[in-house]
Amino acid sequence: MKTIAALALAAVAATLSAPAAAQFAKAEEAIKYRQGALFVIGQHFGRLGAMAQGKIPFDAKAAQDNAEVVLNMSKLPWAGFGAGTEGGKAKPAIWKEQAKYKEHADKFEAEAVKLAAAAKTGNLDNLKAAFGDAAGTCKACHDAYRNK
Ligand code: ASC
Repeated sequence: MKTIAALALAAVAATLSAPAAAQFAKAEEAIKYRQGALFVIGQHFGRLGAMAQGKIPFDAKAAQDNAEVVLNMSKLPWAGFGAGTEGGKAKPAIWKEQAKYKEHADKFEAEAVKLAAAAKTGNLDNLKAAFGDAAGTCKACHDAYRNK
């Protein structure tokens, strides 16, 4: 009985913590959610960019920490682009070409994995290369789907 209760609790916890299961009462909340998630990603990504571009000194530990945040956050924004949440800066094209949009999101997620791995090496050149690749996926998606 105890085991069943524990399993049931675990199942509920898993459901609640799954990003894809994020529920929004209103479209505005979904928009706020995705903009908030992307803002946090941008802040941490920006710090990596500053290091990659020599604007701030390279700090291997800080780079690793920032890249971990980018990686952990990289899966989150997309749940905020569900059906009926058109608006904000997002172009309607997202909802008209879901497969293409998902490709962009997947590419960024894959680059976030590589970025975190590069940061872990503690080597600035590795970070620069991975940062450039990841930034390319940010830009490609923004060019296609974000209004200026
Ligand atoms: C950032 C940030 C973005 C991307 C993009 C990459 O740091 O906030 O939106 O990089 O500029 O081209």
